[in-house]
Amino acid sequence: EQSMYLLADGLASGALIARYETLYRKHPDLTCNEASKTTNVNKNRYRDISPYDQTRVVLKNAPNGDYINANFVDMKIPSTEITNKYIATQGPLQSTTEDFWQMVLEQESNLIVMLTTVIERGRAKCHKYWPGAGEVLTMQNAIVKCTREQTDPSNNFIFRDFVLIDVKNDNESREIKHMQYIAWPDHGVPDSPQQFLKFTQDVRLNRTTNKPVIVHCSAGIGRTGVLVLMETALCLMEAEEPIYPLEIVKTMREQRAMMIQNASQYRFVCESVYAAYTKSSSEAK
Ligand code: PTR
Ligand code: PTR
Repeated sequence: EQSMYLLADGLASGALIARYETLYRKHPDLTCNEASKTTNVNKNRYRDISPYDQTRVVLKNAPNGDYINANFVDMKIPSTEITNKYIATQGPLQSTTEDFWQMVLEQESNLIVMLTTVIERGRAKCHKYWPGAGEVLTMQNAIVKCTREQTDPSNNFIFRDFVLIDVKNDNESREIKHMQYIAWPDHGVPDSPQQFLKFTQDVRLNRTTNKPVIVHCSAGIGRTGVLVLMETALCLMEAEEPIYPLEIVKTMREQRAMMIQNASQYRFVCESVYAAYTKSSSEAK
């Protein structure tokens, strides 16, 4: 409760944003050397967005080397046994689509959260790395089939089900859920705080195992960071633990640089956390 008063106060006075602006975007002691190796540079969507070496996802059996622009991000919820595990990554390029699915296979993820559309304002933001409804995507190590594609009545989200087949492992198959947020431009915030809250709660419900949820947008930092902060805050709220958003941003940025891209995204998520808190405390009465 105390932390919520601080949050409301900080939002009102502007102190919350001022403190956010003083944070390191990248941890000074962590390196991003793999990203700039000549074999890897073309695997990055943006020249200025690289994964830390220390927390990067290392591919084991990919046909084209072990590099992908992705980081493990673990968010521990104090006083509980819960650690929400994520992989934060860029929107795949055409040339990294196989690497992406290889990562899904190797990390045994069964939920992919996509916070971008394929094209925004005429620019390519993410390759369409998945098969359409009823279609099949065949790669060297994996086959992906899409068994369901459904747009939410609000027109904010598309939900898909995939079957992922591990070709090199007896064609073992696994179901994967895909949740795409289509009303959230990069460098921006979602159109609707209520819909954003609903989507985040759905992510929590669909998180079935202790395997990492794969979250990506275009660069894999801005919108991805907003979602991770929101889910973390909801978990803390349930555990009745204090919520210090700035500390959460720091923890995220120790694992992937630049998570939450700008002050308006930070403000949006803090306001959403506060709104979720007042909603849940009024429902409790
Ligand atoms: N990348 C630019 C910079 O670093 O200054 C900022 C930028 C912002 C670039 C928006 C492009 C933008 O538009 P779009 O979302 O169409 O890529
Ligand atoms: N250089 C790009 C830019 O600033 O526009 C990198 C970039 C692109 C950064 C998109 C963040 C972006 O947003 P998101 O991480 O939400 O896709």
